[in-house]
Amino acid sequence: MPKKRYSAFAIAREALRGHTGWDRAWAAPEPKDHYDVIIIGAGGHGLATAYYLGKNHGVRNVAILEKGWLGGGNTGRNTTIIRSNYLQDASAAIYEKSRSLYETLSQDLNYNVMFSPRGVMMLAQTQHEIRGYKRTAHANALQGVATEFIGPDRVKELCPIINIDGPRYPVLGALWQPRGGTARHDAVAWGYARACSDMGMHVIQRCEVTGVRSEGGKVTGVSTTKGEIGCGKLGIVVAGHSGVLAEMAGFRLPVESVALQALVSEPIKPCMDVVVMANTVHGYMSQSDKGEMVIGGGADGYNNYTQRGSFHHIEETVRALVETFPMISRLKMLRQWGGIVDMTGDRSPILSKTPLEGCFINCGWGTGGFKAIPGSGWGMAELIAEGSSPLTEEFGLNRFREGRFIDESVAAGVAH
Ligand code: FAD
Ligand code: PYC
Repeated sequence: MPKKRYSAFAIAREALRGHTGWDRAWAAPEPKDHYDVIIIGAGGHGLATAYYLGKNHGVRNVAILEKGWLGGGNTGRNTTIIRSNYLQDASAAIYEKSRSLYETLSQDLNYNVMFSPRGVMMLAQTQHEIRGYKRTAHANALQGVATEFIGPDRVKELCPIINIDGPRYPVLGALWQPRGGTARHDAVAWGYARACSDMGMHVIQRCEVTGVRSEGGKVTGVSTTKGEIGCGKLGIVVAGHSGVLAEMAGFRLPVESVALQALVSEPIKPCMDVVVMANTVHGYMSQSDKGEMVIGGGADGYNNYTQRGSFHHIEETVRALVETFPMISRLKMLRQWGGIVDMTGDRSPILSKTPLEGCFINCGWGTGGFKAIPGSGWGMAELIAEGSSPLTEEFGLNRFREGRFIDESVAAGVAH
């Protein structure tokens, strides 16, 4: 008898069934004619928004529409760094809320998201960075965010593989957040999705939104590849595609889309149990549970929608990091990839009502939104359900018109 052949897609589907146990949601619900709330985008932010709508506000007649697969956008492509060492008060509030929700997310979702608060350090390799990070440490002390500026000896103690006396950029200290860390990115999406499904929400994959419908200036529904679906309220949560969706809804956004790339090495024995970001040379590194060194660099210097890696980025990133981590010079790199991130001018997100009544937008997380998933979902759900939220108040679209920027270009960390 000829051997049965499975497509890569079928294998992935079976793997998902086995590992996530969310067959019910996978048994693709048919869209209803109407939902109280539709969320576009089943990345972490869209799913967390839906989850807290149900959990905190009792809004459960909700559909999450995803054009690809669950967590297949930036949520499943990022390097999973979680920290809350931002400068401005509004940022510290939402990022710290998020980090603290990560601490108990596995218990909350009854799903192991593998949160690992192993500590995050941002290296200071210029005098300018020392000043910037000391300022952040002082601001964090006032905000109740536990960070400290540490000297090079402590850096070496925490991460022995670092070359403190690098030829171009010696390590002069670091901004250290001991309760920062990492989590398993897919698990965050899967855990939220399963919890949404358990509350009776519909997570509908391979359902692309192709139009936004409205009447008298108020949203009434969406056109999709699975037909027309009505809704009372709409949340657009599509990261790099935010500009495209906003255009469908009839407004413009101050965001640019660019690819951000990352790569992983072959697995090696445990050699590094903290996360290190080296922002002057544009590189960051951590070690995954499998032993791979997870490495990322800066964003592409031109706007694009390419979810792919490119050779010049590997060279640039590895060349930069090898000065600080000489041991990676002999590592083989296994995979590289890209995700489309949505950048605002002040490097802070947008969580906002829009000119279309009933339509809300959550975007602009740029290179740093994985860490913000629980906090953003919490605030966004409150905004959609109650009309305002203390967590999202400062992040409205109107700040660009009013010149109230929330400048986080230092804290964003990644070069762009
Ligand atoms: P996404 O996960 O991208 O989800 C949006 C979803 O919308 C996608 O699944 C997409 O398919 C869907 N969609 C788009 N258009 C439509 C449509 N028309 N109809 C239906 N669905 C649609 N952040 C950190 O905090 N720490 C990090 O270490 C970090 N590293 C990163 C490294 C890389 C290489 C990249 C690319 C990003 C990194 N980020 C990091 C940023 C982080 O990944 C993002 O900010 C975050 O994942 C955004 O989540 P999201 O849910 O908004 O978007
Ligand atoms: O926001 O911490 C971050 C980050 C690290 C790598 C990409 N983004």
